[in-house]
Amino acid sequence: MSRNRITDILNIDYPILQGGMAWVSTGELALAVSLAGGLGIIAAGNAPADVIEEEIKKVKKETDKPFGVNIMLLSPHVDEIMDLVVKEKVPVVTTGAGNPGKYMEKLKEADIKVIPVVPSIALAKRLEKQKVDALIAEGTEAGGHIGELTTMALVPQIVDAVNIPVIAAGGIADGRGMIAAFALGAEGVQIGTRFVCAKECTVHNNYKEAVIKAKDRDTVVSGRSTGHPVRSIKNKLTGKFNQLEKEGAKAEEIEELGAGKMALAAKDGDTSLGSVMAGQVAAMIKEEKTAKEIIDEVVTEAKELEQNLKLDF
Ligand code: TUI
Repeated sequence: MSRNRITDILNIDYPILQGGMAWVSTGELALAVSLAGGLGIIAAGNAPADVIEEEIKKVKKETDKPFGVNIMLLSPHVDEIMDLVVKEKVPVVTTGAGNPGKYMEKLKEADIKVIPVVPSIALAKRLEKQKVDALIAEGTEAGGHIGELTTMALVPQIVDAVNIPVIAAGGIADGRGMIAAFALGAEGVQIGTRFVCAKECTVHNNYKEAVIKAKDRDTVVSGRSTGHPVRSIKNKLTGKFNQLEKEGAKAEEIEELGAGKMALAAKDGDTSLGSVMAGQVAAMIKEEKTAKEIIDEVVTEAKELEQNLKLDF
């Protein structure tokens, strides 16, 4: 039943991964995406292992379908989360915000598929040597912590640099984005922002509303001077970040302003002083839909486009 390398490796129906978004990608969302034939992903973010264990149980209780856990490598709880995914035999681990190299042996020994996010060719090549199963090439259009290169430039360069399959992320919200990613050589896509507005997503309703209201230029990048730039929807908080950076504030001061702000937006619904991380595609998202409706729509649109693409020049 070979369809492509990503559906084969992950044992899923459609090569669509749901982005692991801290405070947003809970067990409920991951379950809905996996049930719809994609790969649902629980985000560990900065949470301790006992919290993530509960999320894993929510998925396992309802399905035997594959799912993943995204491990944010800057988290103070990385080591315990690594132990947890091994203990729970989580089928897939994606990583973000760093190099997962030192955990590879442990994860592979547990037969876990490992798919790191890479923002550069150098890291892609290094991780291929360390036997990761695939890579996520995430462009700067994405929400949250981002790299410098655009998806359009990054994906084909990584595809050319490695032999393992590449999943494109950043700027993809519909079938057009999926086809564009495949044209660049990707064999899968990761969609984050659009799943914020999935009915099953448990994020605060104000967060969903902020994404739905966002227009083309409403996401901004904060914290470039700290070395950890983050894309989010423009609000009072991003104004404060801007101010601090203009004043030449120290990295610690800027990072301190960010502390707890993801939860403030995602759980408490304070979209003015909280961090409303979202990608540039926020403006393309018009309404809440179920995860299944989102996946079916993306797949149908991509297939129609593929049929109709005729380059008559
Ligand atoms: O990780 C993400 N997105 C995130 S993480 C996050 S939590 C956070 N909050 C504030 C500051 C930092 C993190 C919110 N959104 N996406 C995947 C991603 N990974 N984007 C960029 C990278 C990345 C960056 C550097 C991956 C590897 C890397 O390697 C550097 C090295 O060590 O070679």
